[in-house]
Parts: sequence; structure tokens; C-alpha cells
Amino acid sequence: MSPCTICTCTGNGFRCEDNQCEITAENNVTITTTSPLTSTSTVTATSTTILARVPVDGDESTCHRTTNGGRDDSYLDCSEIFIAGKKTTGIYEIWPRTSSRPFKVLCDMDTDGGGWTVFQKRGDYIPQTNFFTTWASYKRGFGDLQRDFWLGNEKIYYLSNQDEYRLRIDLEDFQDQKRFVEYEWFFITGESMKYTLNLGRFIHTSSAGDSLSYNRGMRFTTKDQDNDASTSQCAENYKSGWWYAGCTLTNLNGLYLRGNDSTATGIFWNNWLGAKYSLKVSEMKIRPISFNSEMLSY
Ligand SMILES: [Ca+2]
Repeated sequence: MSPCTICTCTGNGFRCEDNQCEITAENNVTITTTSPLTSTSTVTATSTTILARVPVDGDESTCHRTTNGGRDDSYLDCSEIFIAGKKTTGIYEIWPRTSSRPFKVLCDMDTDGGGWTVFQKRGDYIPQTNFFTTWASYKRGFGDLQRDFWLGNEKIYYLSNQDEYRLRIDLEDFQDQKRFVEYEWFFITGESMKYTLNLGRFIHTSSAGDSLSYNRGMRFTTKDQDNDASTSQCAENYKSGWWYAGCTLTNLNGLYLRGNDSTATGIFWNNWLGAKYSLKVSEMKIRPISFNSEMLSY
């Protein structure tokens, strides 16, 4: 995850890219960018093009995009990228409607017709990313899109509220058995509502049982912010950040414990292998309900 910038930009077209302010503009528009940490620069555009890249340091939360800078040729999610003909699983840039800037995501272009935007991934990597982390970390996202990661609650919020999305979860154990579950629809609220899990009906053609409906309507909880429905601290009990109720039947952000463990603090999906088996792979992903890859082949 690349940090963005401290910068105030005025003018027609601005976006953050690779730790820099990337400036674009229409004909003969003057753009002024300022950064308290570096310099002020003024550039004049003569065409729609990248005019300058202004390196600045700091926190992405203070970046602001003005009018439609850069958005015209951007994608809302991985399904749009798939429809545009890019059908190879990998990392792409998207720009959800309410996000102030574009960001990179992992697109699963293979599973069940492709077009999935992946927001969580666990796998057998060394070293492992630490998922027993803070509210701020879950908000921002962490890990490596090439390996294991949490995309970030803020980004999941932008993504999941711009369309009606199906949720799919792909799971794998250490004997290479695979299962999946789907839920009819999925979105999370914004931070003011604690990223509450809104979840549609469990789809019964799934190949594992339903372990997530129990968390429906629950707020997100981390080790430093207890929003669960238990008198205990679920995040501490299960070593994770999740939409705990009192507490949970699944813990996909749990510790990476590689198979059987007696503690039930691993990556478990109770209605497949129970709470004392820590899975090898978990991937959580969304795709518009309206997506139909078969129609695209004509
Ligand atoms: Ca509690």
C-alpha cells in the first residue's frame, strides 16, 4: 500500500499516484498545487496530459481530488476491467465512485467466470502478514496484493456501495480440498457505523456450509476497538479483526496455524472443517450481481 500525499490542489484535474501528485488538465487551465512539506508549483496545461508529478510526503487522508481528474478512463471494479477485455488474474488499478483517488486491487479473472475484486487473501506464505492488528490498520489495509492482504475497510466500503455485489469466499485446506460459499449480496457501512456487515441470503449451491450469517449486522471489531456483542473481547479471543457477534463461526483473518490447532484462533470456517482446523487459503471477493460472463462471449 503506497502512502499518498499531503497536498492541496486546485484546478481542473488532480490525482495521487505513486506517492506523487499527478496533474492532468484540459486546455490552457492553470493548476496550482501546494505542499507544506515541499514546494509550490504552478503549471499551465496545453492539452489533456500529465503535466507534472510533484513528490510530497505524508498521509493520504488529506489528499483531495478536484473535478474529474483522471477518472474518465478508470474502472470502478474488476468486473469492468474484465468486460474491457483484460481477463488475466492479477493486480489492476480501480477507482470506485466515492473514493478520492484510484488504488490497486487483486482481480480474480478465473473463478466462476472472473470479474471478482478480491478484498482479503490468506495463503501459505513465509513470512506471514500479521492480521492481529489495529482499527487504523484494518481501515487503511495491509499486506501485499501479490501475497496475503486485507484491502482495507475504507476501500471495501467505497467498492461495495457503488453497485449491488455478490460475495464469494474461496477456501482450501492442506490436503488441497477446495470449497466455496456465496452470499446473495454484500456491503459494509462507513466508519461512522463501524463498517457494519450487511449480508444477503446464503446461497445453497455453495460447497461449504453457512458460517457467516451469524455475523450479519455486526460491527467490525479489532484488538483496540471492541464493537462486538460479547462481554468478552472477541478480537483478543480469536486474534483477529472481524465482524464479531458474540463471537463467531468463522475467523478468516485469524492466525496462520497450518491445519489442526486446539486453540480455535486460526483461519477457520466452522461449517466445513470446524473451528479447530486452520485453513491454507481464504479469498474474499465481490462482483456485481448483474455480471454475466456468458453474455460477454458473444
Ligand atoms: Ca466485547
